[in-house]
Amino acid sequence: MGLLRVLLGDQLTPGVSALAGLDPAADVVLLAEVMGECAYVPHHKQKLVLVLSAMRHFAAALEARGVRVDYVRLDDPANTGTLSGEVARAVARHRPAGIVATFPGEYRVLADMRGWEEATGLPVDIRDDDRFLADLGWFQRWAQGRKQLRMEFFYREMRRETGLLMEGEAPAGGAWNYDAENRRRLDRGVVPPAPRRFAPDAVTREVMALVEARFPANFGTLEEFAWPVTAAEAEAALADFIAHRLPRFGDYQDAMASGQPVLFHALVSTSMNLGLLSPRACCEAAEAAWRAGAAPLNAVEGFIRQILGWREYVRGIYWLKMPAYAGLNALEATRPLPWSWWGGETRMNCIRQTVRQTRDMAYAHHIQRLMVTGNFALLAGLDPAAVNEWYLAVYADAYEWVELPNTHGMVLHADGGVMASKPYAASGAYINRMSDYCRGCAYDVKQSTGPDACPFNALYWDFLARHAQRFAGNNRLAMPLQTLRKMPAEKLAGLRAQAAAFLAGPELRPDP
Ligand code: FAD
Ligand code: DLZ
Ligand code: SF4
Repeated sequence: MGLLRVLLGDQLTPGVSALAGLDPAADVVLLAEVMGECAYVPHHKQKLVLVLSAMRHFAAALEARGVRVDYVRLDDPANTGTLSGEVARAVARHRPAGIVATFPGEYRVLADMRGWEEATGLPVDIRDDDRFLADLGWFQRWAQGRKQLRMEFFYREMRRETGLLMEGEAPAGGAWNYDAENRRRLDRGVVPPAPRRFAPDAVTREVMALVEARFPANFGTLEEFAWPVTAAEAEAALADFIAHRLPRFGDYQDAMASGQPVLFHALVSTSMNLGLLSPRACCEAAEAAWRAGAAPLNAVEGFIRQILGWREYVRGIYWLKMPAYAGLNALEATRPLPWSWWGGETRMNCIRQTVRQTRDMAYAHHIQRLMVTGNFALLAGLDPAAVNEWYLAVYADAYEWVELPNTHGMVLHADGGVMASKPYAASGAYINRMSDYCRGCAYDVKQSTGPDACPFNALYWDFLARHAQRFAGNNRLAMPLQTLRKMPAEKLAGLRAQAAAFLAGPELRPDP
């Protein structure tokens, strides 16, 4: 009797801890497509295709290596619909001596896993997920006793720990952070190179048909599906980024442009989060490009900071603060999600562009997520639970360990400042500075009141006024709060009336 090795849909890594010490003669690897995971949020169709196709490809690759794989398909008539149900069925089929799994990416799934021992009567070994660069125990020790957790300090520790972009004890180039050099608007005449696309093969096409048949009403289209679904494709996507987009990743990291959904971004989060690509390999490839003189330091440091810093940091925060974290609502926001976020009509060009590309690609880059939809959700006081569900559903790279701290913490400030020392609130001027969206908008970014005024402007002041007391001691908001205090009462009243009318108007309607 061997062991049952359970792999989840985002654990598609040959070296994942659940497979360590695998005995091919005795052990069985279980991968199960289940309705529970396909429907706990209404996933974008591309996300469903990506995960299920990657699972099928990974299972085939394991089998080709001589591993015994028990693969349960979604349309198997006996499928119980839950991971726990499929583990129980697999135990009945294979009668293993024990179960081995890797720590999952969501608290919800961990709670299920912790029930497997009692449900099956077998020992369950839940092993650390060592595909990350920071061990969770290490993060907890780092966080202990600190009054404030800040990514920048964590990131420096991680640079030292890993030796990435270090010259002895010093950061390469003499500075830890080149953020100030990462804020250019897309310059006229700069045409971002088209990223490499991965045409759906027969396996992916079969999953596409399944998803269209079983999830016809889910958000999103499949026509433009081009995600890597195997490790080989993911490596090719990384190589394409390093060769063609990394050199200008730093300059245009915060830029947004109509008809340019990717710009110089890497498109590697889906692959890393599934386990097809290792975060260390991504960082090392970028560092090698810098050492070879093929990419400047502001680009390479910026890219490595996102992975070694932000990606690891948000995971640490998630496991440090869950399960209470998801229930926090520090700003007492309650408004339902507008229908425009599901593709409904809106006059706001920035929202329309971001939602449209989200529908077509299940992708928006960081600044679109943070400063367009995110900023809008913050200023309009959208309900954090609804906003979290949306981000978790519509992006192909979304799993709660990474989605929740970004949305709940960084965007909505619902955690009261655990993730970020100030809310990223901004008026239309920010979007105008960083994009060309305002030029094609029915609203006028220069106006704050009146029928054509950019909604972000009045919402921004209304947000500050609503929360002025809460943020009174926050140094990072001192300037705008002082402007607010000095604002003539009549002007503020006009802005607040404009915001109230907008929030009660058609742009905020929650259904078609
Ligand atoms: P690039 O811009 O090229 O960056 C390279 C890599 O850095 C990414 O692939 C990603 O792994 C990492 N990274 C960058 N920023 C972050 C960040 N803030 N947190 C964690 N990793 C980061 N990322 C997800 O992977 N899944 C999510 O569900 C997710 N939800 C988000 C929700 C909101 C509201 C916001 C503001 C950000 C979210 N992010 C999420 C972070 C970021 O937007 C995406 O990782 C990035 O857009 C993925 O595209 P890329 O691979 O082209 O990234
Ligand atoms: C996202 C996802 C989907 C859509 N489907 C499955 C599935 O059918 N089987 C599975 O094992 N995993 C799936 N996943 C990934 C899980 O939701 C993911 O492992 C957890 O959210 C933990 O990160
Ligand atoms: Fe967005 Fe306002 Fe600019 Fe329109 S004017 S694109 S609503 S920021």
